[in-house]
Amino acid sequence: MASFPDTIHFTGLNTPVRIEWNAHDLDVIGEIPREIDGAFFRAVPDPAYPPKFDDEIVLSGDGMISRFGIRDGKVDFAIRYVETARYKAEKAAGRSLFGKYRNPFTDDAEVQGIDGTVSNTTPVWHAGRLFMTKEDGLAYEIDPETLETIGRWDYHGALKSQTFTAHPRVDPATGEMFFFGYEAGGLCTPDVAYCIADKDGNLVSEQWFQQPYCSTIHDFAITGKYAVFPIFPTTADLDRLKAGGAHWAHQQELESWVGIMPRYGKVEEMRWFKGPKGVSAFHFVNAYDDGDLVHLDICLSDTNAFAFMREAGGIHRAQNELGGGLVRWTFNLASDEEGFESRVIGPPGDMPRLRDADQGRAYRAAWYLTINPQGGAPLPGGPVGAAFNAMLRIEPGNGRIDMMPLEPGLAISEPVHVPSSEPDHEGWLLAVIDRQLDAGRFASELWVVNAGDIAAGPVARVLIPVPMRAQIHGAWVSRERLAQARGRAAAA
Ligand code: V55
Ligand code: FE
Repeated sequence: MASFPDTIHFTGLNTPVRIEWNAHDLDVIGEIPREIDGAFFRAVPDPAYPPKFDDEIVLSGDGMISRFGIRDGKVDFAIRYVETARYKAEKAAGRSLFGKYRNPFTDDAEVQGIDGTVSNTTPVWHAGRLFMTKEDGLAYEIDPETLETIGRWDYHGALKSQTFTAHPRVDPATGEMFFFGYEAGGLCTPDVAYCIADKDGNLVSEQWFQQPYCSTIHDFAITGKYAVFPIFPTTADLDRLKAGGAHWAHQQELESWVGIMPRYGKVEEMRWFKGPKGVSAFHFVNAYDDGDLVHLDICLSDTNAFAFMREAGGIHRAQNELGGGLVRWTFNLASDEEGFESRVIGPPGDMPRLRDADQGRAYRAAWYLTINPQGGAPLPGGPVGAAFNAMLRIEPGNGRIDMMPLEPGLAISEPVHVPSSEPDHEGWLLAVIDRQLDAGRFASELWVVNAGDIAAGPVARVLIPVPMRAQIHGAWVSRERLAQARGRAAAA
């Protein structure tokens, strides 16, 4: 009988839970503001079966979609598996059939041709539909009410890309969703599909271009005028995959690139800027344009933040010795220079969160997670194996930085932002907090924090009676938007 490996990918906060459950009226300590009315959806990788290979990583876990439903100060909870083609095939077999992370050459022969994406990265809401995404495949549509999986989402057959990013960007004014897929033409291809879905969810544009090399394009950004594609030197190689190796290897000596094109323009108008060698970023806070300038705020590190991507490239550095910071890159589109300006605007960290209304625009404040050296040893687990223990609020306009530090033994996952109806109120942040009980045991809570006063700590805490595996990303969907859901109608 196979069992889960005793590695950081399957222990600590990454201990498999594999429980589909729901509950009403969880215990609340404090008062949840009544204006918080809607659903906090979360993507949680949680492997249904022990992996075929002992060196399996947390990013391969089967996606679970989880929801905190909040209304009148009360909280309901539900979580269930995304029933991907892969999940269904493995459930039928009663064991893992797919092999190493994004390496189909290591899969069992019987699953050749079955889609291997695990839908575990980001819940996305657009045009009345809820999706679960993973960048190596198409999204799956989810019923926001029952959390049942409706099916693979390809815009009624219109989308040609084989992949869909976990980080689309929705323009708050137009309601359009800008997105892309890399390896759009298949494994290790440099093809990138750049796409726009209109406010009603129709695919209105899909154009393909080639990136400088086949890199992991995890996130991108839009401004009012532009689409921005940063390319970092973590690359895929078909021969390495055929030899049973890793999908990604970080190349410390290779340049990074940033492609900028008019967001409604042609991919032939893409302008490529050359960036520093060896750097890496998975998430961008935001971007905006100002005359001929484009500002891009990124959670940058001096090498890849994932140990397994570093090690495949022969880079051996401890997780707590990576350099980086929140960095603003500024591109001058009026100049012919290949370079651009860079300045640090905040401490190192990741999992940034912006108000939806600020997407693509100059913004006052944003929030992200960091490791506070005074907060004790980071809890083991999460995507990179060491969990964040503090949240920051930054104001790039004036350099102000606030922190919500956690006590030793606590960890925080990416928050979502809930807008307030009061004009001068910055709204609320919701985030799952994990607390270490003893050696291998943890308990989780949902915290509600005033976004404009994070240093004050939570105004309410919701106790969760079942262990929770570390989440990747989340999404807040207001009651008003939930009422516009069209998934059920489409499925019926
Ligand atoms: C990331 C997450 C993924 C993945 C690739 O956060 C990159 C970065 C949860 O899955 O497959
Ligand atoms: Fe991400």
